[in-house]
Amino acid sequence: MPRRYFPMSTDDQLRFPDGFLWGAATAAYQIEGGADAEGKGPSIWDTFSHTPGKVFHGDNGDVACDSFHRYGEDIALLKRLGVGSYRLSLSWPRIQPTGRGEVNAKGLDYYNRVIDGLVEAGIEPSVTLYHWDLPQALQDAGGWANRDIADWFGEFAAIAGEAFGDRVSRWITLNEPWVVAHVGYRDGRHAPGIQDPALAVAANHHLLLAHGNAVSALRASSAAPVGITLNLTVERPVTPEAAAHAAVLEARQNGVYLDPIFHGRYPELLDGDASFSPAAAGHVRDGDFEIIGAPLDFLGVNFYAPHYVGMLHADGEPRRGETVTGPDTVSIQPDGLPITAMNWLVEPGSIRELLTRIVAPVTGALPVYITENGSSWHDYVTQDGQVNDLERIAYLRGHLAAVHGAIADGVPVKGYFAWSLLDNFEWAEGYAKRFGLVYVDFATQERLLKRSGEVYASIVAANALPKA
Ligand code: GBH
Repeated sequence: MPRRYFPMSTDDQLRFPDGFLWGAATAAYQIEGGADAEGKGPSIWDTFSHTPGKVFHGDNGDVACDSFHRYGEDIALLKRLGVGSYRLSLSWPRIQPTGRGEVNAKGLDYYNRVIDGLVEAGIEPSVTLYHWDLPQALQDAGGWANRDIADWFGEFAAIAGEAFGDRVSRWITLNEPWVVAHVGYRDGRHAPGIQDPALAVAANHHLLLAHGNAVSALRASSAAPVGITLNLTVERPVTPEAAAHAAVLEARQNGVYLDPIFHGRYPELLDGDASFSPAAAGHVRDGDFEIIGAPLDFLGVNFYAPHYVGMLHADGEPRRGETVTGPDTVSIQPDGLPITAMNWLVEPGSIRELLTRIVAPVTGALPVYITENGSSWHDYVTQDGQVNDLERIAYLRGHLAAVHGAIADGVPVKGYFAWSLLDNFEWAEGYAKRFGLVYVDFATQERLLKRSGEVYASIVAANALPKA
């Protein structure tokens, strides 16, 4: 018997259920480039990133990871990771340059090449219809604040379903509608850069209607499972007085999507709050909740970090690590928890809390996929040509152990997609923030598997997380 220095019996690893789906995720504007290639129309992110002062360092997605040309390299990297699925998104203006009517055949061709390449490699395409790159022409008509977008999006979903529905393994209608409404229309840090609570609350409702229409359109043309991806928040009050506020914050981010989709109403906790409840703002018409509540096959959950909430001190002055979030409330970064390059807390147990306390009570037996989870660190290439991203490995391991814990608690988590396959255009942060399992040298477009990518590949191959 050879001596085994690192015994790997099942006692030493957390095994995931048979058939657990491992994946990696990206989004069109963040990786494709080809901003005006082959008939693509402009999106709100083209406009926004070319507006001075909007994106760190003046970066834009004109080239990004050049996946419009290098998708073959991306697929080879996915094969190296050994993942069963790739989550990608479609650029709406690549397919419909003005968002309505006319279809750009060359845009369809691009996604046919990618999807066929994935299928050939034995990797299931998990396709998001909308990951934030709205056709500019639709923004010019009001964007998500215009109720007509529910029909425009339904038309786009039908086109995508017809074109790719025979090869796509699962559909995600929207990525993080809360970010679209809140960050795009309320605080303006994302495209279209609007700061108007009335438009944000309208967008919230129209995103849900659009989602419902897309579900119906996809059902008509594709047999693949359909879901939506939400970024749900875990708010942890640090004092008893902060608990009520934490509940309101969760209703504003989680309830306004979970309740209409799964319970046919907006959260009671927000009744009367016209700047956060679409019902209070008068946007709900007869029949809307039937559209919004179209039955789903799974829920996608993106999770990065929890929030700790406390009350502002009587002197009104935030202490170190506190940020004022309301007239009398603060968000807190507790001493002792690591923070990523994005300034987000690292607290793995919070993804288990999210799944058990917030998700499962609403979704019950419905399959859940973690459609994004990952972290940004100040990666660098060493002299011998490696990226030893030990913090990302620790984050990954911690969160996978916590997801495993949620499965042990009985939550039907069926898969996990790492964010992200590649370092890419991190929205308002440009290229300064890296989330990839693969390092990208943006000057040469060279791709280099990070140490975290190697670790992820071994976890995927074993369908298990070694305990040490
Ligand atoms: C996702 O959004 C996106 O889907 C993806 O495109 C993006 O690249 C990725 O995450 C990384 O950013 O400052 O502690 O309050 C994530 C959206 C919204 C993540 C709010 C964390 C608050 C963190 N997020 N958020 S905190």
